[in-house]
Amino acid sequence: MRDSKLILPDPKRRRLITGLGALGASAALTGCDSLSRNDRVQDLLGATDRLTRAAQRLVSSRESLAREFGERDIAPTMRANGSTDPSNDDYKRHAANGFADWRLRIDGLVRQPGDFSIDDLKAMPSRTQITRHDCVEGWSCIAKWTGAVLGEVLDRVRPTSAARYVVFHCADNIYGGPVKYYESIDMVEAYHPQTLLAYGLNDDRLPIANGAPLRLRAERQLGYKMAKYVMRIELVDSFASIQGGNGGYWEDRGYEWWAGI
Ligand SMILES: Nc1nc2c(c(=O)[nH]1)N[C@H]1C(S)=C(S)[C@@H](COP(=O)(O)O)O[C@H]1N2
Ligand SMILES: [Mo]
Repeated sequence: MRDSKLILPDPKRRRLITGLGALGASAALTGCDSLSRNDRVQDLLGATDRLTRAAQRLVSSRESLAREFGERDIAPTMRANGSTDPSNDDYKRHAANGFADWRLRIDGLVRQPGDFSIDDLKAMPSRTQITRHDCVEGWSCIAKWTGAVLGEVLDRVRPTSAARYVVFHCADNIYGGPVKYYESIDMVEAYHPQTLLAYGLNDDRLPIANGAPLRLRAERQLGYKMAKYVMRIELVDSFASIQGGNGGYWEDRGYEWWAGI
């Protein structure tokens, strides 16, 4: 991977942190915290700059759980970011009939590729968790997520031993452009117990703004890793054939692939 990059300071993140003032007011209205008031996130972003990935592993195990919160910590609304209402015809058709004939395709390096409806996913082992979403742009928001445990879903399609990464192909043409959002995580993150394919938010159906009908929750990662509007999951051994080859829409535009917090 690109581990060597992680020991260099990342001026991009610093620029993002200094541009926070304007975000504070709108974040307060939604019950979300801006990063300027969130010392822990600020510390962590700084820490990621300084530590190598190997050193980070010594202080936070890949198996450790993300912090979970209580009902009273939940923000009145989960702030939405990036694409919030995909405008392409295929997605709009699915949305118009409540995603009744939408299917999640899972293929690539698996022995049993499959197509799953939301009801199929709801019948699989699930988890509900109240967690804090941290966006690299400088805000955090606590919400309650419900979904199928990704590891359990992957067991159904039986990944081959060659599978190293899980790639999420999304429905939305980001910023109305030609490219659809895509993201990826590794197998360790995919099989983490808090990694979900979420169909529920705050005891309700996942709204379109937050990724309906299905979005990834990978709670120990920054927000951009958590693909919304997931249409297809592909297991791969490398990103070489996926768009710019860096494993994600934002990664192909300079963000780090490793976004652990
Ligand atoms: N498909 C898709 N997934 C996406 C994005 C997007 O634009 N399109 N934005 C990412 C970013 S930067 C963040 S912070 C979160 C926002 O999730 P939310 O809208 O539920 O807050 O989704 C991530 N996943
Ligand atoms: Mo984000």
